[in-house]
Amino acid sequence: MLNAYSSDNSNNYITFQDIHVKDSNGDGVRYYRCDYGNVRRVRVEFCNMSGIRYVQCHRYTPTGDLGGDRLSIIEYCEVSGDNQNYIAHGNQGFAMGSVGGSHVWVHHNIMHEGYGESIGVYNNTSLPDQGWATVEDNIIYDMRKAGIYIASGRDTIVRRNLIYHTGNSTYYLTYANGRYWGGPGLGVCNEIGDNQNYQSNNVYFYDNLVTGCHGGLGISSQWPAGEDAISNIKYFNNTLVANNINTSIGLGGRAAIQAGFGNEIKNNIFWLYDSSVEDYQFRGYAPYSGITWDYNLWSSDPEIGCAYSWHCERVKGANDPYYALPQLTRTSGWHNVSVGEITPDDFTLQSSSPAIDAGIDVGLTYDFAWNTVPYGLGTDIGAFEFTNLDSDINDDGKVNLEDFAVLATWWDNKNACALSDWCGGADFDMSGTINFFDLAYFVENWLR
Ligand SMILES: [Ca+2]
Ligand SMILES: [Ca+2]
Ligand SMILES: [Ca+2]
Repeated sequence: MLNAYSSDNSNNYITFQDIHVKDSNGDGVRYYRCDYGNVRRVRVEFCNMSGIRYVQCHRYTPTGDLGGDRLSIIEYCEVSGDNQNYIAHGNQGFAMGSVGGSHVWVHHNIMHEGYGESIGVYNNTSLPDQGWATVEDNIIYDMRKAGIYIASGRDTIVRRNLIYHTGNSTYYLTYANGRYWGGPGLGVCNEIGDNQNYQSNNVYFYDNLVTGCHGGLGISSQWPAGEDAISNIKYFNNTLVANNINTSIGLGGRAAIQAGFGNEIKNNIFWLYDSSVEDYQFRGYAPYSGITWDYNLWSSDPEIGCAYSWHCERVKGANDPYYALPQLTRTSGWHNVSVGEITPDDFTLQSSSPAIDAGIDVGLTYDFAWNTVPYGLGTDIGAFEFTNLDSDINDDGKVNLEDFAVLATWWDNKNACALSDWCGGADFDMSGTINFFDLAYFVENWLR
């Protein structure tokens, strides 16, 4: 097997940049046991194995935070393939990712139309000091297997990624409930096999956007029940729309997700978009008692239609808002979209959304759009805080005296704005009253 670009056995500090890789019989770009290997602005397509692959890199990295010693970066790359014999097909075949290594930062890449996982972090826990992968700000569409998949991974952050499927049937994986579906969006697993004896732990998924996938988010384990398997997995503030199964647990069977292991699923939006087909909010296989669910906004009762499952009542939280549509900016047309038609703005909240201020502080300080969290009276559910930062209060395309008149009407009216219309839209910081922040923000945008 030939790799197009390969750095092997301690050839450290090798950067592949501004190249076009096509039709490789092996991987597109491959590092084997190398540190500081960076891939930047590389276009990879139609490769037989993986697009960009790190194998056992940073194996002996000292304990430290991401951004510390021996970091490798994949950034501003595009990876794709259009034939099942090509990209990312088969075990450990993925668009980009790491196997048996650590300290990899994957950000601002586009991956599409491939047959494996789009981004995979595998088995980065095989030595005591390994871990530390960050996967952020990537766009992924039409991957036949998972969007982002963490298998036996540790100390990994997955945030602000957009993952979706178009209506391109070439990349469908499954036929279920009267429709064809692509692979799941976000997943974490302990696979038995090459990775056995390693546990997935400390994996954080937050502020991700997932639509049109077979599964939205999932936790699964192939370990026998009773084993210490998966711990400290956090799914926080993700927005999931129109997936066949919005959330699933233990699809690998034999799930060993035990009590007291710190797995949490909070502040997520689960919207079952299409009532004409049998989609599921949740599917699970016992036991999964080690997961805490709360403060999630379900568009419908997750117990309803909970076929082939047990304990569906467990996914309800004591503090969930009442079942309701999330009232996102995009209200229709989530299926069979064109490439580029789905954007992060589609997932933002309308001013009347029940997700506003209905979440819980889970330690996040910024949302998908880098707005401060919490904004207004509390943390919102989903990947975006509602901010109300629009100086054109009356929506006539100008910021002028007419808008100021609305603001002046409500000036210093104590707590009068604790309404969904925020004093006619003039309470920009959603503090409940018109105050100097609102005036300053308005003046800043005056006559723009
Ligand atoms: Ca808020
Ligand atoms: Ca105006
Ligand atoms: Ca205010």
